[in-house]
Amino acid sequence: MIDCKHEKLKAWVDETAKICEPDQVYWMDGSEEERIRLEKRAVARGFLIPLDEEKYPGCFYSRSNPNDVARTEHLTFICTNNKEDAGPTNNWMSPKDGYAKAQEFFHQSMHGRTMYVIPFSMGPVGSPFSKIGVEITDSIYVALNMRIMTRVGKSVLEKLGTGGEFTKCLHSRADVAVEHRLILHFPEDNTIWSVGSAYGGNALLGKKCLALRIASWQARKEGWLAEHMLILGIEKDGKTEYVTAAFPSACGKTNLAMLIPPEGLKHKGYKIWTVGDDIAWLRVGPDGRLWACNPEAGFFGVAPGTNSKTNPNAIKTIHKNTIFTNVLLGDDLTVWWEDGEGAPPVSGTNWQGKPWKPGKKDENGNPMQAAHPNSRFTAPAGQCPTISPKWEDPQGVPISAIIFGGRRQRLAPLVLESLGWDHGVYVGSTVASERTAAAVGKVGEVRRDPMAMLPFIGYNVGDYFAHWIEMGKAIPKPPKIFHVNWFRKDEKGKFLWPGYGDNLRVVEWILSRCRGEGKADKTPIGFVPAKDALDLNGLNLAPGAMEKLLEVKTEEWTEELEGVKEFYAKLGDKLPEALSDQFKALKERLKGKVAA
Ligand code: OXD
Ligand code: MN
Repeated sequence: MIDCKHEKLKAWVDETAKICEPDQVYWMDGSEEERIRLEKRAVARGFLIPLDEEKYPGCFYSRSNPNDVARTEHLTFICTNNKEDAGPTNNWMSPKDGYAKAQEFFHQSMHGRTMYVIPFSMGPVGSPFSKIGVEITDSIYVALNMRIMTRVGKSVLEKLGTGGEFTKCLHSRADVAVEHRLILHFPEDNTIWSVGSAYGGNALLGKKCLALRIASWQARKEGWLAEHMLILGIEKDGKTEYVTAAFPSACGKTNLAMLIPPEGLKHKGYKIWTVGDDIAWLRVGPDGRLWACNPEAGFFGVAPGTNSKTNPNAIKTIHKNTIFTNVLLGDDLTVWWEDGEGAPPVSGTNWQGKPWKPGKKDENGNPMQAAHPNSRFTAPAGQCPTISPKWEDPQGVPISAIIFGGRRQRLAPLVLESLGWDHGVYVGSTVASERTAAAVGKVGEVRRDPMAMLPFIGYNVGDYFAHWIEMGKAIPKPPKIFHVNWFRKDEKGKFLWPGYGDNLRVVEWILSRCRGEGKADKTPIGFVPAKDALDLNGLNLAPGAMEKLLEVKTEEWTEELEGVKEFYAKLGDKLPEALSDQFKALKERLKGKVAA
């Protein structure tokens, strides 16, 4: 039995047990022995199915309730005393209403179940970047996933001591009914309550809830940034430079974080290092640069589309000790998904629990889905062949460039360098992207997703932009800010850029710009690579593709201003003056009234 010396924590656990009425309370210690015991229990209760021990050692399969496969943004709330503090992009509830509503669903929700108490650290235990949380959950699936995604157990409790600060994270899957689902954040109380879902983004409370929504609130108060960003190291000639990149969910952050240099650049001897694939916490370092830390300990990646062409490092990462959720389970106890690795198994059970065979049609005559488009793998970060030797460095890594991006068929060029910090914040604040399957809603619809943080900013978006502007003043040697778009298409709807490993060609130019070397042309929207500035060695692009990829169409950008205006109007007087100035200056540049 783990010994907790933190009276407030013990009192909170007792109080919660009185509401949820579990059969027993279990404090997680994080040991290997515990992992094996819990895995056995999860298998015995039918929550996990062990995969073929030879092909997938230590791996498990899990299938969720079909109504519970993605983040439910419409049921996600920021609960602050003052509605304005949640702002126009968040759902809001008063803390009083939030606690009262959710309490109804938590009441007796753990009957017949064990209540797991999980002390966890976001960031290496004891690092100046790190924050501690304690998740209470009745889901053994959540408990096992938290062991992969965060650092859990005894060492965290020891760090917490007798009176340390921690985020209270309460979760119950309850009856996994949408009508009884709520994901509530109480930033003023450093508390999260999530009920009615066992989906990662709703239930692994260290991830989106703590490391982005609550952390972004704290970061504003404490003078740092909590962002939806991968962190990547690029080594050449013995020197490693680091970039962060923010893309909306399911737009290839995991792939970029693990990229393999393309054949044509191999002679340059690049080594790529993965520091993180989803979240970055950024602080000003003693040297005046911005430093980043990955608060997570694992990858919760999208499975479909992952194969050894698109992401060989991910394939190598997930061959052991991984939990697969909502993919296809082969009858031979292997897993598979659309655009997956190799041939599918000859028969299996799909993500909905239905018998599946290659080529099988559903009741409407369409190919029957093997895996849900948002099916996932949960794998320890340390298993990634390109994991950076610095990924657990308590000081983080220094950042040369911040890259924003979205999924846009048209408009945005392959890459763009902003004109300076405030313009970079403008570029980030106006990111727009076509919706993917990572959240419930219409896939493909273009929505504004500032800094790829729309569903994750834990406070008023206007204050968030103002905080970004302020941070620019607080960083003596700020990184340069860029925007990329891997998804531009030609008139026939074909992607113009191959993406994946070839994205290094763009990152290479970005780093050269940070060193003051790469050649660029100035346009009204920022700098784009000069002709021949990107190294395209070994890449056979269609004739004219590069011109199309870098084209900046003034009419389209002028039209885009309307969308920005509409979005900015929602911010009312919270819109920072620096951003309305940027908007006006861009408008003038597009009219050609001032030099680009
Ligand atoms: C994720 C997401 O799971 O952004 O990372 O939805
Ligand atoms: Mn994400």
